[in-house]
Amino acid sequence: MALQLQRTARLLLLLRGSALSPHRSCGKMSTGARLRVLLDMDGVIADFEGGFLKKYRQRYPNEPYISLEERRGFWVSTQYGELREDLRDKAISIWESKNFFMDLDPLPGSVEAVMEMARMKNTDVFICTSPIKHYAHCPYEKYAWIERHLGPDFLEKVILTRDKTVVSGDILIDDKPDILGRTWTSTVVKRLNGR
Ligand code: DGP
Ligand code: MG
Repeated sequence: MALQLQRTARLLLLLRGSALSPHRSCGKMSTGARLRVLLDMDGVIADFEGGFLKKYRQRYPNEPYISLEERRGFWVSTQYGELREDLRDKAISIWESKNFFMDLDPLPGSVEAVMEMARMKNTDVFICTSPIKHYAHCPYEKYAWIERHLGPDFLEKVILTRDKTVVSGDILIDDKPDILGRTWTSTVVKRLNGR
């Protein structure tokens, strides 16, 4: 995953001036146009899957679990519900708990890749992330995570939305494969061995 994000950062350099549609015009990017990159958080820079599995196994040591290699599909709760119906709610209880989002590790190399993108000429990087609807902890912890791992300046660059299609940008780097009605070029960062 991290390698993928780092490769994506370098690809951005190549994409500049190619077939990307910039957010304020159509067709080829004109010289001097800024590239707006929307960067997902969970599954792209924060290790949601790894953090989930660790805390799930700590809280439910006697319940079956799905290893990272066996994870399929985007929704963790769906696969746990298929394993056994009541495990769906047990899975959800993990990311609804205090400190779940705060304690997520950065995916290896991802922070460096974000910084590399942010340093690119004529490039604006935003963190575009969907909070869960159980809002007691998640939105606060996402901001705190960004401050801790990316620095306070990045707090200016946070977009919290449940619908990324309403955000304008040139490229979205995300691990969710089915964001419909999009206005940007979507680059899906795939999980490697469940990560
Ligand atoms: P994003 O990475 O921005 O697309 O956000 C996805 C959000 O959805 C993130 O907060 C984690 C959460 N999430 C991941 N898996 C599941 C799931 O199976 N069910 C629910 N309700 N939320 C999930
Ligand atoms: Mg994601």
